[in-house]
Amino acid sequence: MNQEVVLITGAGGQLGTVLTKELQQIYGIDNVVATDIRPQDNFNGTFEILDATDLKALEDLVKEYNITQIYHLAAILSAKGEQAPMPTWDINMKTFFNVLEVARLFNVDKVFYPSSIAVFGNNIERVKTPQSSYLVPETVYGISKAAGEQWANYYFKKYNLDVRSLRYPGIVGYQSLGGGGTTDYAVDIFHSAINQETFQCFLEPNTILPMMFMDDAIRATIALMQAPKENLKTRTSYNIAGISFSPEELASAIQKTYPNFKITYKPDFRQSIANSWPMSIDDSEARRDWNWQPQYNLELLTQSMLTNLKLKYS
Ligand code: AKB
Repeated sequence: MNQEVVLITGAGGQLGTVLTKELQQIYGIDNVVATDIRPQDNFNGTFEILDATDLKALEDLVKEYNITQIYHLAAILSAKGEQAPMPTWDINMKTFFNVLEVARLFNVDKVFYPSSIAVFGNNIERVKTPQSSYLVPETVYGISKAAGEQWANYYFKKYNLDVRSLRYPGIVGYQSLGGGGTTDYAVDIFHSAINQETFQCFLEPNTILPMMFMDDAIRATIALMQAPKENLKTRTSYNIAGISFSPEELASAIQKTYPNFKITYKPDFRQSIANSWPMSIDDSEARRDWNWQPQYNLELLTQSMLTNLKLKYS
């Protein structure tokens, strides 16, 4: 087997920060090229500034480092995307087209494309939303992800490009902050709790959304990317589920350790985005095809967040 050399776009983002380290562990620090549009402080490893809308710049890096896998994490998320719909569409689609084309032209073996629960929308089954549900996204981010899934499938069928994808729920981790998503509250709340601040939540107390602890999200990503090609029956994007909870359930879980923790609610435009998303996800196809199984429930997630953030702030 040839040496794998991995390129990551959006390596400075919420998932990218953690996934980069995991990929460095797996493939060796010299075989991971982390890229982002912004410089990264104190980065350990190979880092290149990359605006992934620039086809030539991406192509040059893929040629220079003989890249064999691309993890394309750069994107504008749901809430931020609603502030600027057309630029969001341009950025999310152009960057993915660039990745697909460069991968096709320079024989990259595998591409990872993150999709999202944002591909779902109103008037579908919101509890245990099935893999094959209609995609009727309400945000420009969701529309771009739904379109991207179809392009992933197209490149697989037409060019045999091995594109693999997951529909991530909200990701909750202590290592990094969210960045413009509707599920970001579930990370920010822990920082307030540790710092003994009252948390003002931008969603209503009973808004249940699908979420996942960072470790599970990383494990899912690696398991999908390492699964035998012939096992993968879904070439758009796999549903994956972790835990579903509401802000008030999360606050109660935090109060078991921090009884004085306080939460207030001031819903904003993100409420209607959340209202259009599923409450839980049916991930039976991921379980069947590549043995997906989450490990973190609400209690474990909460304990891990509080313990690790306490260490970080101390
Ligand atoms: C967001 O809230 O936009 C993201 C997502 C669920 O894709 N975290």
